[in-house]
Amino acid sequence: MLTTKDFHRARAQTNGDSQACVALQNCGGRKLRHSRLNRRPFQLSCKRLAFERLARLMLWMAVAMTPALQAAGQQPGADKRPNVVFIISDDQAWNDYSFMGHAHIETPKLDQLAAESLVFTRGYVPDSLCRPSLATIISGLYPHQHGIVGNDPPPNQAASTARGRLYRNPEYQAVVEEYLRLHIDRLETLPDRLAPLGYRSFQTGKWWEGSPSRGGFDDGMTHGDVNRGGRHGDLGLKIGREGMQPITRFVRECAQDQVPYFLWYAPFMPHTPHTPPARLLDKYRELAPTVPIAKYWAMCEWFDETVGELRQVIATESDPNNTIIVYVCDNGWINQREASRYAPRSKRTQYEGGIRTPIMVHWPGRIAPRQDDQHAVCSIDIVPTMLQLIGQPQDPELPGIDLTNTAKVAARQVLFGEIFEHDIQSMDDPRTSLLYRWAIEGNMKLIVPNSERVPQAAVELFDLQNDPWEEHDLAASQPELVNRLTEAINAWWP
Ligand SMILES: [Ca+2]
Repeated sequence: MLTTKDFHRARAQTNGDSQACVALQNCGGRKLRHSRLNRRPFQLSCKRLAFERLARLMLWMAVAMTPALQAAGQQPGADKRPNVVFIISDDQAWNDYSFMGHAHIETPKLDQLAAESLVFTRGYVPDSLCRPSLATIISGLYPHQHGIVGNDPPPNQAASTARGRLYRNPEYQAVVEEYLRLHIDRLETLPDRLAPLGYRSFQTGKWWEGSPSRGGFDDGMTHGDVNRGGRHGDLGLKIGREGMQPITRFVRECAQDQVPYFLWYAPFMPHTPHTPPARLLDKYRELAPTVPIAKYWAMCEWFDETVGELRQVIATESDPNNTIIVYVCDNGWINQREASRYAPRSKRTQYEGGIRTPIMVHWPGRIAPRQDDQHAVCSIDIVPTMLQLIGQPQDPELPGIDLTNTAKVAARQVLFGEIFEHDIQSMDDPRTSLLYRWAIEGNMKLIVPNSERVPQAAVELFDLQNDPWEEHDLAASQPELVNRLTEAINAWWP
């Protein structure tokens, strides 16, 4: 089976000639990688020898063809490639920004970014849980496609199980490692796609997939070692909360070396622990109904301040006009009144408080600022949008679309999503973890429970324009629409 690591090895074999590697990738590598989706390991191993033979042939062809491609001038100047920065908020509801209409939370830096960006106020993530959502953002695939459908691998743990103790258990550590081997090691991520083009990539903040190198990053703050507390980001979780110094150093080095960069900024913010600076907490205690809510609101502004710091680093250490910034939140959050916990109908649910987020794409001089309040878009669209913006061909195996293409955005009829269990039920079968599937067509949203796992749940239909918090179920009054969207969901997956 040809993997990311094979690409890097091929790159070394071609003396670092990224064009040869791109040709290799385009000729066969990516198709081979995607061909494993939804297949069992034994099927993979059966085909391994044939794949490797094919890969060697493709590599030979790529090297042989390189001079002809160079002569034809088909490779754009690598030194002009834009930097790419992902800003990923953690546990923040779609309306908890001033530019999204919140009455009290102030987010001036994100407001400014929004004013300068292509903004979709009706953005979505397919699953409202951290690990699957992040894996979708970095791969462009639905959770059932990349296979990372929950936060912690099986066996299913009691809710009271201390994750730290669990991750110190050698037997469980072996399961964690096997899960990484079966998924992230085989997944083609955006850093994997950018590396052959000369990009250097750096991870900060949340990261569930072991060492960042397994996701294609050249470097990162996270070590991912379960023996040293690795689970969802470890040392990387300091970013933002304890300053931006690792990012400053990385961006400065890329500028000095004149290489384009990909930066993953996924701080543990406004995520719990809600420990904002006193100056911000004091401000929101005057405004919020309870102290826990004041803490959450203050965390939103603290996160916003770090966005300002990040943009300052980009402006002073590199070329902000040749830098694409993407903004998205991994999942929503509605704070309980009396505790720093999430309320029903937010994180981990199929409701708007869990899956909706603003999505922004920012590139000064290249993407005209505009706010789209009409069309629903999804985090699966981010990788295809990046491929378009950096001049790469679209990958037909990715389900998303280029968000800068207004015709494609308008033409998409239905958006789909899927909600899975927090604890992964099976090493390689996403269906065993499935709770709900959902579809949005225009302003109408249908939720279909998986009767095998949530037999008591009902099909629900909501009019998001007139009922944005989904308080009035219309399923009984519109059976034809329910049937039609249910058929669309069943035709989508599985
Ligand atoms: Ca999250």
